[in-house]
Amino acid sequence: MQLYDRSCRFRLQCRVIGTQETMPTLFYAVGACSLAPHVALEWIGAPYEAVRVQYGSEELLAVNPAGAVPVLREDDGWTLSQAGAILDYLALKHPEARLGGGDGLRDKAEAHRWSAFLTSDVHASFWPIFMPFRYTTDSSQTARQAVVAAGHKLVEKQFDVLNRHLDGREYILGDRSVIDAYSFPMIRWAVRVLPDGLTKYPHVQALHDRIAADPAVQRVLAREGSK
Ligand SMILES: N[C@@H](CCC(=O)N[C@@H](CS)C(=O)NCC(=O)O)C(=O)O
Repeated sequence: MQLYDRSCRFRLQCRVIGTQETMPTLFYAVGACSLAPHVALEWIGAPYEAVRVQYGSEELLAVNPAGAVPVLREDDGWTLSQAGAILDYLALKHPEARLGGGDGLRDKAEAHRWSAFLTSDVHASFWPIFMPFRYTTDSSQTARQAVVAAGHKLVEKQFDVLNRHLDGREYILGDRSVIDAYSFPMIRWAVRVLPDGLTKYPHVQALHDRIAADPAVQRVLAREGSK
């Protein structure tokens, strides 16, 4: 059984003689938050490999005992998990891509603030919706529906915060950054799971449309087989 596929780009070009350049491998799952570093890697434009894994597969557990995507592995075997850490690492590794959100003390603080917001507040709000069974020991349909409804409220609260912040801004940090890539899978989840989609969040909708229109993002979505 094939558990993953590979879409390697320019593999032979990546080892430039006399440099330390390494080509990372991103382990991703379809529809997951791993879409964020996948988009960031495509924006950066340097060689990388993308490997699709399934939750619970040996391939995934071998690189992350937590069994979660995303995972980034460098050529020397060093692995990094946690979407926020991976995005920060990629922005630092490729300053030429200018995806880090600025060099000033407060620029860095803003990047950390929004990365933490997406990890701890937004991403976490979706779990009761996607995995209600992890949030109640009551296995009845009614109990699980109540958990999902609570998740919707949480997501709406966080999207309200993001929507207000985006008023007057094209991107979360002003200019395009890895933080926008981070928000993208979550915005797509909201479109899918919120009863009214993004209707109440026009600035988030605008950010979504801006990112979705990017040919690099469309390449990634096509590779992942996502609509
Ligand atoms: N805090 C981690 C969360 C990663 C995570 O939970 N990823 C999900 C996909 S979006 C996953 O792999 N879930 C599998 C599971 O929880 O079993 C991060 O930000 O990278």
